[in-house]
Amino acid sequence: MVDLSGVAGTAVGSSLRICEPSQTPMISLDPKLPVGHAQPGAIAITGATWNVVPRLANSDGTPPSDLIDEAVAFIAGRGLSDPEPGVAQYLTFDLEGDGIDEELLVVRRIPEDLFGNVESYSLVLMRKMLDVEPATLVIEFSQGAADNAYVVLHAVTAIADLNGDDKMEIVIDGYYYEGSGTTAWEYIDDDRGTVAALSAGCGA
Ligand SMILES: [Ca+2]
Ligand SMILES: [Ca+2]
Repeated sequence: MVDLSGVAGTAVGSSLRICEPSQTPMISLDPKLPVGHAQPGAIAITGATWNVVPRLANSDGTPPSDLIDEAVAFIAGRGLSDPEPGVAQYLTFDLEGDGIDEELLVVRRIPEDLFGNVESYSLVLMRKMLDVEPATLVIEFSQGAADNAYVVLHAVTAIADLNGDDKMEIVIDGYYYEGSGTTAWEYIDDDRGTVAALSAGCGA
């Protein structure tokens, strides 16, 4: 099991079962995997023969104001005003081991009861140095709507090398009132940015 602190222990998997009604095949783990809802959870990796956490992420820092400004500008572009957004997570980590840290920022305004409203949103940004200029990528964004209960809230659960190429993938849990899922985002290159390499979940 891997979480933001690195390798966090081992678990044993059960035989396969089917999650209704989506027919998603699932196993359960013993001990149970902490699921990322309000807090980051953990992921399970099997069969890895390489170091899955070659570089640890740091979650002790304070997000710089210019990165917050970028988040505020992005959500303003979606019709939301939140000049002092709630910071759920700010992480620094060296994605590819070039000695220059990347940054991840999760900001959100969550509704009281997980049912979205027009004021609720969740945003995950990554800032990365490209040559000499930093670039900021929107990795996840969800926004509530007046007549739609769904707003997906996000938590970065692990930053780990899931495929053995020494480049870290970013694992983000998403959850809403009646379901949750996890997506591993892989940074391909400076032209293509991040792609969803693997995604799984269950819900109504
Ligand atoms: Ca780097
Ligand atoms: Ca990798």
